[in-house]
Amino acid sequence: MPPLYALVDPMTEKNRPDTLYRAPRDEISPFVFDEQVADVFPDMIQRSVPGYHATLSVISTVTAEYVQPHSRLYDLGCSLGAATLAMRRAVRSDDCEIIAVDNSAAMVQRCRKLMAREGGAVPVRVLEQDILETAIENAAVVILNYTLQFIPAAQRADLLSRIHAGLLPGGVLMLSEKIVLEDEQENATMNVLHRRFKRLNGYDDLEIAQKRAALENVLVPETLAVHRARLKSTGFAPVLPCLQFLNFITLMARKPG
Ligand code: GEK
Repeated sequence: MPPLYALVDPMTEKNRPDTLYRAPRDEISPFVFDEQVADVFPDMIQRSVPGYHATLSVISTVTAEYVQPHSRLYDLGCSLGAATLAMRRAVRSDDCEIIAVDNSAAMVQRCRKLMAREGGAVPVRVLEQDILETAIENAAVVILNYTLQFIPAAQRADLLSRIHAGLLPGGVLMLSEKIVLEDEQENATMNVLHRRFKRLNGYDDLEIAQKRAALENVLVPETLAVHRARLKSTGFAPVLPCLQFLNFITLMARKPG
């Protein structure tokens, strides 16, 4: 299978290496998805998120199985649109529409360019919008690929309820997240392994530490038990684990049909 998309910045057609946190900083400000991040995003996400490519592959698989005629598919927090492309590859009918949403102008600009470059039979609308404001209707598949973790914790249940309400019977939510483990020692072990993963991918200790500080209180992970309980109390059943690589998981949550 060819790669889902050329992992280059669609504005420059270059795969710019992520060196954003390499130089020592006096002060670390909270992480934002600005131009600088969007510029290096393909490199950053692959080198930081264990199993990132596998999530795209499982998104294609689940989409191919659960897409419904005349339905919509949503990619919430789409960044450059990798999951959108993963879905578009899997949809065979041309009466579906994909809605890709991100509130970062830099991401949306690049995503639109990438969609135009890749082409495809299924129409894609890319919206610059807060996903908390997105109307979800007639949905067969909804993707939250590492996005819920950036939503304030108090608003997560409400977002999941709106997704559930907007899904067709038998529709699915694919949720990928970094998780925290309940046991402190086990969690520490996972963090050691995640740091090792990043070191093997060329990040040094300083850039790992500076990025971690920037993400503090911005990316707020929860336990797998919290995710499962919330999805179940929202009405999803079954909630099935599709992937885990270290402390990064993908769940498929189905709306009973
Ligand atoms: C991928 N899914 O490549 N509304 C809209 N977008 C948001 C919001 C919000 N409230 N909060 C954050 N984002 C992608 C990867 S990255 C994950 C997703 C990461 C957006 C934010 O602008 C960014 O583009 C994305 O969510 C998170 O499959 O970088 O770890």
